[in-house]
Amino acid sequence: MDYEEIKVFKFKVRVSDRGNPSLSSDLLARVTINVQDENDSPPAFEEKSYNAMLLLPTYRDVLVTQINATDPDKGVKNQLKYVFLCLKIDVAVS
Ligand SMILES: [Ca+2]
Ligand SMILES: [Ca+2]
Repeated sequence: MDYEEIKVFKFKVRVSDRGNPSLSSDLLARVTINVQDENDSPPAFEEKSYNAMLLLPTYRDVLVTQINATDPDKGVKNQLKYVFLCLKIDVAVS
């Protein structure tokens, strides 16, 4: 059972004794289970790679590109932070 697939699980229960003959309750108990979310889903980028063009000189606050990721978990478990791990600069030499 996974929160991303089933958020609420509902079923009915009948109780009966072990007598002979067995007797059962007239009414069914309704049970509702609210599934709690776990941080079991990693975030994923919407694209495999992002390419952008930057004309130089440029100015402060110019939007160069936008990178988006999503996380199917709920609450703080889907709040994302982006970290630059490495920077590769290809310099065109003519
Ligand atoms: Ca997550
Ligand atoms: Ca989850």
